[in-house]
Amino acid sequence: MTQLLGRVSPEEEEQFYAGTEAAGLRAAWMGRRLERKPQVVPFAWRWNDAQPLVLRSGDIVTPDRDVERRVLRLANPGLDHGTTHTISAALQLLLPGENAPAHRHTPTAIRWVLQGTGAYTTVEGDKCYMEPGDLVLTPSWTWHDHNNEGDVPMIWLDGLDTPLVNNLEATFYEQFPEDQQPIVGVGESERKYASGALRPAWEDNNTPYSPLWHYKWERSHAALQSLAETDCSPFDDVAMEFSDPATGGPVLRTMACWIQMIRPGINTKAHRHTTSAVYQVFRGKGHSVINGQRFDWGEGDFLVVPSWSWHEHANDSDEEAILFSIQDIPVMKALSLYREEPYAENAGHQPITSVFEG
Ligand code: GTQ
Ligand code: FE2
Repeated sequence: MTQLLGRVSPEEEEQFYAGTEAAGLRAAWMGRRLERKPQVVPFAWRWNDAQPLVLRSGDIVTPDRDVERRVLRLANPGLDHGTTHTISAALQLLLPGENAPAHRHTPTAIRWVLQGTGAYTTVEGDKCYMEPGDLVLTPSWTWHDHNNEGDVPMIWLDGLDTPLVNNLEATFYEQFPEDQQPIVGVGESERKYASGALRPAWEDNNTPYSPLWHYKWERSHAALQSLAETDCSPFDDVAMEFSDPATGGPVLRTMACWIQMIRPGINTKAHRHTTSAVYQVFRGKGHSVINGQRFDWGEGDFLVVPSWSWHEHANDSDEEAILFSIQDIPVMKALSLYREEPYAENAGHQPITSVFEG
């Protein structure tokens, strides 16, 4: 039976809604629209605040089978979990002699090394010694364990796609039977694949991830220096994406990693895009403006740029500023959801309406 619009009484209408609730149905015309408000907020964490707490965490817990990893997460105040809605970044401490036991999981991880020397991550049997400025990948479902053979504390930034993979309900995890996986080689991935343009001729890459998983700081820095002499982006200055030498594409399916130099005196133009990012200030100082809010940053600090937020970076000092970042670009591009827009007014610069106070 059809009824003409407006022929129901207010009581009948109320009954209708109560009926839908009881049947587990929700009238789509009620409540929120298709467009959702973002929850991720622009935010910064100070190295000077975080580092003492990371070191202190060494007195609180020890990595073993009970506490898998000793990590302090960069918690976005707008979220229950995660640094952005797709990326979880955390600071991990590994003290001399310690082992973080071998395991694997479907969320993908990266390590960006901040402090110390003498520790290594083993990825699929390859022992990768970590030094500041190194990027080490542990793609989805690859075995990894961390060990500190040296005599100083090691601190690195972990970047994982756990918020995304959890939401996709595809999180799986497995422990390796021993604390350490067997060593097959030392720095093999680096030696075989880091030349980029030249690769072993007899091999086809048959892994679903980059055969290179250790990007050494010296190579990254040299690449930045030579690009700086040649070209730059108006929005990101001298920005480089770490690439998979087998495809030329992003290093991971879900996360892109960037290393970029904001040269002295540069004030980039603002733009926005549908991707979010977590930045670490590896060297130097400067500031960013995100949705009109000014974030001053110095060496070691961390910064979140949410999706679709206007942002620009500036280096007002007379030394190079070097930023590392993790970005969810590959996800958005794979799903054809990538959008980008330049800030048209005011020669590309946002008016500053507030200043972030950590
Ligand atoms: O080092 O393997 O921050 O499995 C979170 C989960 C680090 C790791 C994290 C992990 C790891
Ligand atoms: Fe892990």
